[in-house]
Amino acid sequence: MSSHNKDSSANSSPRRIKRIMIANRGEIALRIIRAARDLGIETVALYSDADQFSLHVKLADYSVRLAGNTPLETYLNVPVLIQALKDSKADAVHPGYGFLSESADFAEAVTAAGAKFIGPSAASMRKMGDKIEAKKLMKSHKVQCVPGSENPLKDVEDLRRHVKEVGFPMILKASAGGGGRGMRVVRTENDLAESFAACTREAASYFGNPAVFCERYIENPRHIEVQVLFDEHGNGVHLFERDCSIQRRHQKLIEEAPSMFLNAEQRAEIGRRAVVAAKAAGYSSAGTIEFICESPEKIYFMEMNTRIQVEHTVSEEISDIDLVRWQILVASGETLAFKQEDIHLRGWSFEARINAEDPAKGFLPGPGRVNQVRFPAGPGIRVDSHLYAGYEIPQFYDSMVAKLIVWGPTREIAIERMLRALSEFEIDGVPTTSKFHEAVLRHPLFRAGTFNTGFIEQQAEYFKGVFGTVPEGCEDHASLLAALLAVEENRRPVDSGIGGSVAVKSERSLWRDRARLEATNRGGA
Ligand code: MV4
Repeated sequence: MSSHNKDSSANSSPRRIKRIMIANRGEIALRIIRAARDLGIETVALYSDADQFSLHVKLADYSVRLAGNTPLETYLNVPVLIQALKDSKADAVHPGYGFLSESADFAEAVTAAGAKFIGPSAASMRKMGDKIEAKKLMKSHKVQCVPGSENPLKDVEDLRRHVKEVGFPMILKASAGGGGRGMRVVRTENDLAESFAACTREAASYFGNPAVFCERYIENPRHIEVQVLFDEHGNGVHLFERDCSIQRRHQKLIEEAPSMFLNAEQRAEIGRRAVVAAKAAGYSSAGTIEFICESPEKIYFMEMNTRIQVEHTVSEEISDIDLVRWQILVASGETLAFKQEDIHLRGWSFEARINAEDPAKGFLPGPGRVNQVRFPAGPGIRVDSHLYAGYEIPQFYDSMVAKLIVWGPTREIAIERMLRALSEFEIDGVPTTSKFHEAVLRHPLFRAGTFNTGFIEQQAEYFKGVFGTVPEGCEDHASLLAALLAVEENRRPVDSGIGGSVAVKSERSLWRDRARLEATNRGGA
């Protein structure tokens, strides 16, 4: 849907990549295959036993089986992956997201095997992977961080010394953690000792590094992250920000770009800071600088994600830059073909992560066979998904089955397009989170853009209402109740255009209709 007119060809690459092995699965494997094919580069798919019939295996030029099903046996198994790399004669590896994408050791193993790791250097990954070191680096480059301890905390006494400047509530974080893992909020003096001991213990057992640090805890911040893209010659740009505040238990549900929270000046400022941060790490490839926002004036560096992210798509939509294509080009040694002033923010984009989970059952994953699938289409719609009719969703991996991405000239138009696309989208055979996304998109506070990372929890009664029981205390919120009822009854208010009255149009499931028809036919046969 975008023209990607800022992209150059790979013909002039100083170090030409001919064959990429993809150390991943699912939709991101497809995304990488498509970017590679656009550049005339061959691909090698890897597949666990459970992924034997996956689309990435069908669409790649070659494939290599990884025996077993669990991630540890397959997509996380470095010796097996390096053997596959040698067997397949690939000259580059794309790690996607998750799995080994942020493993400096894996990047080094790939390099040692004579192939190019499509991502940053192992040194940059290590610098940013250690959160204490990353914070020190940022401070030395005048990138604002949350007030807290500068070094690993030696003991509880050491932690106590920080209480005066940091105050309560405070948060303890594992230096080797990230993405919400290995964190603990401490609200009173009494909890210090126990929280410190528990956090240290978990850090040691989960990450093999007991180092923890403390920070002032910011209640219900906004989560804003900036996409950056750097080549190996020190040139870098940012592709504006994404607002990822709509999340549940650190699982993002809906992302958007740009963020309503920032004006043009603040946007330019957060972008500048992200570029400084990436440059300080000697970064190359696509990366993300995460910030937490207490207010538009109080924005703090959190951490850097040294990989392509799930939600890179919304940045592509608003900037017209193909991030995965450019990851491959810069890994080939190419220079970025554009400067910051060549990149323009255009319109608004949302991504809904459709998971095979049941929101009515506490988001319980529902793996199994997808009988039928109908993807939405039309103006502004993009679906990044590995689903097909007859596909069996394995139980071993992430439950995300599709990313629904929309673009529109304005936020309102993009939201309407997302609702339209969700109404067209059908996945028959497994539960999905699609109705939950619809409920979020109809929420007045979401529409107004006044939300933070606490949104889903704060609106628990609203969501409970949509998925079962009647919510309490919503009676006087007329618009909220109307939105709720519209979702609950699976209908959408449509302006009839007759005397300002509102007609109600019911939505129907074609698959359900067809299933009924087939049942009737069988009954008659
Ligand atoms: C915080 C915070 C409040 N104060 N740090 C969670 C993910 C990790 N990247 C950092 N996280 C947080 N760090 C301080 N000093 C609140 C969170 C946080 C959060 C951040 C982003 C998105 C969702 C979140 C949900 C809960 C907590």
